[in-house]
Amino acid sequence: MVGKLDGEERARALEALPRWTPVSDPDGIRRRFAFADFNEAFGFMTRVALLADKADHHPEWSNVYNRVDITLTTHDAGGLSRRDTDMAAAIDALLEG
Ligand code: H2B
Repeated sequence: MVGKLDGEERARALEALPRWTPVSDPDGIRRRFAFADFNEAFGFMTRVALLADKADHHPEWSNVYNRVDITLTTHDAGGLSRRDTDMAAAIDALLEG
């Protein structure tokens, strides 16, 4: 089973994810996304859902019209793990190009 990132691993992983903010309750990372409208926001959520299903790793998230808030935390590990930072990088990559 995957474990929580330790101090050093955590610092390095967060450096590579400048758009994500560490949060403590739950212990994880959060990013807010804003799109042109609901259609764009929900399209994005659909793509994230497919990633999450494939990785068997699921976001805590909410949506209000054009806004999507995503928190990534690993329930099995009780906090931030490599699975979250990998998912964050994959989500970021959806928005590139
Ligand atoms: N998602 C998240 N965010 N954390 C988990 O620990 C987790 C998950 N565990 N999705 C997975 C599913 C686990 O429950 C299944 C059985 O693999």
